[in-house]
Amino acid sequence: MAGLSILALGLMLGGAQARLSCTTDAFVSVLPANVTVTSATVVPQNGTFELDTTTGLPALCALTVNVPSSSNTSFNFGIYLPDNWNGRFLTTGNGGFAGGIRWESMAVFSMYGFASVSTDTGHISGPVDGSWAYNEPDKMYDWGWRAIHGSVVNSKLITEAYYETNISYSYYSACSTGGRQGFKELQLFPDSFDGVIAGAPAWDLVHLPTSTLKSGLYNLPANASHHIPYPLFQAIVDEVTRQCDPQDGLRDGIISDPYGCNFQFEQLLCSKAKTTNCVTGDQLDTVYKFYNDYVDVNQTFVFPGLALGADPSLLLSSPVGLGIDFYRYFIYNDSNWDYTSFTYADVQLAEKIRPGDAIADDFDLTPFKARGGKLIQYHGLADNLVQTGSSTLFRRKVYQAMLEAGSATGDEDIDEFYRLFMVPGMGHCSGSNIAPWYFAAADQAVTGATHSVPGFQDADHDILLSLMRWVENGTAPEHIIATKFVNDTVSQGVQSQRPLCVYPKQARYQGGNASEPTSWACESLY
Ligand SMILES: *[C@@H]1O[C@H](CO)[C@@H](O)[C@H](O)[C@H]1NC(C)=O
Ligand SMILES: *[C@@H]1O[C@H](CO)[C@@H](O)[C@H](O)[C@H]1NC(C)=O
Ligand SMILES: *[C@@H]1O[C@H](CO)[C@@H](O)[C@H](O)[C@H]1NC(C)=O
Ligand SMILES: *[C@@H]1O[C@H](CO)[C@@H](O)[C@H](O)[C@H]1NC(C)=O
Ligand SMILES: *[C@@H]1O[C@H](CO)[C@@H](O)[C@H](O)[C@H]1NC(C)=O
Ligand SMILES: *[C@@H]1O[C@H](CO)[C@@H](O)[C@H](O)[C@H]1NC(C)=O
Ligand SMILES: *[C@@H]1O[C@H](CO)[C@@H](O)[C@H](O)[C@H]1NC(C)=O
Ligand SMILES: *[C@@H]1O[C@H](CO)[C@@H](O)[C@H](O)[C@H]1NC(C)=O
Ligand SMILES: *[C@@H]1O[C@H](CO)[C@@H](O)[C@H](O)[C@H]1NC(C)=O
Ligand SMILES: *[C@@H]1O[C@H](CO)[C@@H](O)[C@H](O)[C@H]1NC(C)=O
Ligand SMILES: [Ca+2]
Repeated sequence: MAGLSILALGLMLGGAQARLSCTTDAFVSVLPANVTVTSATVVPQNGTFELDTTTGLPALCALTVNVPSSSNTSFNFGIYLPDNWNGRFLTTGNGGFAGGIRWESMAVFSMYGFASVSTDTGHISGPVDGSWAYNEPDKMYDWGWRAIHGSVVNSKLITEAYYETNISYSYYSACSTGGRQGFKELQLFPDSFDGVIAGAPAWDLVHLPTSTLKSGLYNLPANASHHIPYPLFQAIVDEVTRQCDPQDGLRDGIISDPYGCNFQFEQLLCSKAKTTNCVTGDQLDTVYKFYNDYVDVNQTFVFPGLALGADPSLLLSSPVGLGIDFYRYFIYNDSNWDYTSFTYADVQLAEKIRPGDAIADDFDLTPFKARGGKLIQYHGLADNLVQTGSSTLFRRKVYQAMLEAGSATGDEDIDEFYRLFMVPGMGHCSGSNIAPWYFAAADQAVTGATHSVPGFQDADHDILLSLMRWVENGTAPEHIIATKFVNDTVSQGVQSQRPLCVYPKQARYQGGNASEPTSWACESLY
């Protein structure tokens, strides 16, 4: 009776659903004895929370929770429980090797009304710092998958206890390492989520950091004849754009089909007539390697190269920390390991160790499909950090595994639960100077938007609303319309919009105002 009258009161007060108190003691009876709510904070409407830089939070209960994972390790997670709950649960992920709770991302999802969760993955570090993994196998497992899973299980218990009702739907949305974490959770625990959005997934946590390192090594030593100095990178981007831009029907600086571009590398060569902004034959070999599959001893495929159109400045300048730290701290436990000694034998050792079991390579997604799960994956076609080709590689592997498992006989059976969207012109997870790229995915932000796509808060423009419509109403997305705001600032208005198509379809220009989405159509080119 008392419960009912509190509910009635809550409804009268405008749908405030919180019923358990927001205190560290309130959850003791619903959590395992070794799980501790370490802080509980009531945040008022339009308030702030000390661990989050976001201003204007909705009224919510913020908890931090500690979960032991071995005799001497543990991970933490944060959970936002908004008063104005939408009945749903959402977990987000992390980036690079980073540890730390992503409060700002949780804030975005809490504005939709989600009970929102993020874990520190068991350590605190910046995204390109892997030194925490040094001789710490348990921390690697936490980062690999245990922290996400333990956070999901315990935060579901907390959410259902707090609101005294079942969660209606559970979601996941994250990018990069977050994409990998989403894949890993749905592979190991297909019941965790009804719907998953995985952006630019760093799913192959053996060959991706290997190729990150290898890309930088292509351009070393700096005094070699094949070395390309930084000022020439723009000339490469310009020539790729010149050749690969028009295939989508419009010369606008945006490359929609790098894989369909029959790029003539030798157009980059210097000649008597062209002596600047050009490369030598030796340098051309470096360009060629960078944009083609990385193949090592005995013609063994290791990883896809960068897509044509991806700016080489980041990976080709010099070996990036993500690649070096992977071998130093995850593989060799040797902070002095010399990356210039790298050979294929290092790759083979990494394949054997599979640190933290972080690699998401259980490609048979039949269990996730069978329980009604839906997966949306997206990847920028100008991603300069995680090779776009690794997303198509993942999709091909899933296709093959499910064909072999007998749970699919063609692309339609895969499209029924798993759709991939390529984003022309977009870099790693977000951003483009000219192309429409914003669709309210995790880690995407434009000035003046707290969440979703202002002016277009619907399932055609917001990837999360699109996933919800698919999961809850059965309407599969045929396209998602990406938006470019002038100067990435909402108040300056919409510059252009364009549909992102279900892979392998591509948007082709149909005539009319190219900044309008209706001037483009998703077409099958194969
Ligand atoms: C929200 O808080 C800010 C200060 O943090 C204040 O300037 C603003 O007026 C408040 N908005 C509302 C709607 O209360
Ligand atoms: C914490 O408690 C749970 C449930 O009792 C148990 O399964 C788990 O092994 C414990 N974790 C650790 C690290 O001891
Ligand atoms: C935990 O124990 C392992 C093995 O006993 C050890 O290698 C590691 O350094 C310890 N980690 C911490 C954080 O104390
Ligand atoms: C919550 O879910 C459980 C099992 O999943 C079910 O037994 C129970 O009836 C549900 N409760 C409500 C209030 O729907
Ligand atoms: C490049 O530099 C290294 C070490 O500084 C030197 O040993 C080597 O001879 C140089 N190579 C060329 C081609 O100049
Ligand atoms: C490459 O092939 C040769 C000949 O089959 C074999 O002896 C060698 O072990 C292979 N190398 C690697 C790294 O697999
Ligand atoms: C480094 O440590 C990890 C985790 O403890 C272990 O799996 C790996 O074999 C070690 N590497 C080497 C080269 O000994
Ligand atoms: C499902 O469809 C109904 C009826 O059109 C609509 O009101 C609701 O918002 C849809 N739900 C989602 C999650 O899209
Ligand atoms: C965008 O911002 C820059 C300054 O940051 C300004 O120079 C430019 O005029 C702005 N463009 C538009 C279209 O408002
Ligand atoms: C083309 O569409 C854009 C975006 O809607 C709009 O801002 C622009 O004014 C349109 N251009 C013309 C020539 O109508
Ligand atoms: Ca174009």
